[in-house]
Amino acid sequence: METPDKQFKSGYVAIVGKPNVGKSTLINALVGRKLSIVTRRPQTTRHRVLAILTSEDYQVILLDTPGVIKPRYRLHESMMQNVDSAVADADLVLFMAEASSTEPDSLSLERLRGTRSILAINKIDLVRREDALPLAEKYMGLDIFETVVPISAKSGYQVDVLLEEIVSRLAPGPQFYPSDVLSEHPERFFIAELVREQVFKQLREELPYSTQVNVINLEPRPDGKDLIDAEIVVDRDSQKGIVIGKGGQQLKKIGSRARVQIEEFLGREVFLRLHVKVRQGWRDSPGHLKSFGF
Ligand SMILES: Nc1nc2c(ncn2[C@@H]2O[C@H](COP(=O)(O)OP(=O)(O)OP(=O)(O)O)[C@@H](O)[C@H]2O)c(=O)[nH]1
Ligand SMILES: [Mg+2]
Repeated sequence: METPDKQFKSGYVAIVGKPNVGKSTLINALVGRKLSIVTRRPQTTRHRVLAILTSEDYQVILLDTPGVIKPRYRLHESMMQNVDSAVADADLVLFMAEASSTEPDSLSLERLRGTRSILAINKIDLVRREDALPLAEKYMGLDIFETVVPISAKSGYQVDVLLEEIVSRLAPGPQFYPSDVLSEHPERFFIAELVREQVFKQLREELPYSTQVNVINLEPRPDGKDLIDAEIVVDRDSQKGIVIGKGGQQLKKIGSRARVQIEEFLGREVFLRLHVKVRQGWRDSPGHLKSFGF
């Protein structure tokens, strides 16, 4: 006798937590591909980034979100709206904390709003496992989380266990996306993000937070490499020179490193041109934010 097919399961899972806890790293580890940019700096992710994980038995639609902060600019308000919309759409919230922290992250907890939630304690590679126990106990004492899994998103430790915990909580449901679709964002979103990642990696202090990257032209050329024009928008005149650098060296470095990442992502060679533009006060300008997709 044939055994009946196991029912296919699907659902939306929002990953929420403080800046820099490793949300984007985990997304990439789960889908096995770099879909969300990762840097050492907090507040890297600005949009909700969707990543789709499909197997024969399930489809998990993961929503990476910006780290929860107190907004200082309209940009931040939009980022926090991206967190809230991800939580509102989610069937399950995966809340992330850092193993080295000592107290629950109340600012991020405020954003949960009664959605079913599980807890991942990340960067367990940086502490002794028993040292993370008091934190786990404090979180579980809040009666918010159904379970807790210590993980290392970076090394992959227990990421499979976490995935099992996620899948076991999904309801039977349809496959929303074809198996080969990994995200919902268009190519130009990822291209802009990969440039922004280099801006975060190459520029110091506050400057990355004053920048935005937009792809303004993406032109396939049948007899050559794709042509990509991207603008790096800065907040003030004085920042333009810093981004360009002496003799254009800084911009060249950002461009050549981003190009390597973009080519890896697209699987083809590209010709990347970067332009620096000043849009004074863009982080607080509703018009600019709207045109930049916030
Ligand atoms: N040691 C260690 N480092 C990690 C781990 N996971 C992430 N990181 C590092 O933590 C830093 C932040 O990681 P991200 O994935 O960008 O963090 P995020 O939560 O997405 O941050 P925002 O987008 O700013 O909210 C990067 O330098 C990662 O390499 C981990 O398990 N162990
Ligand atoms: Mg991130």
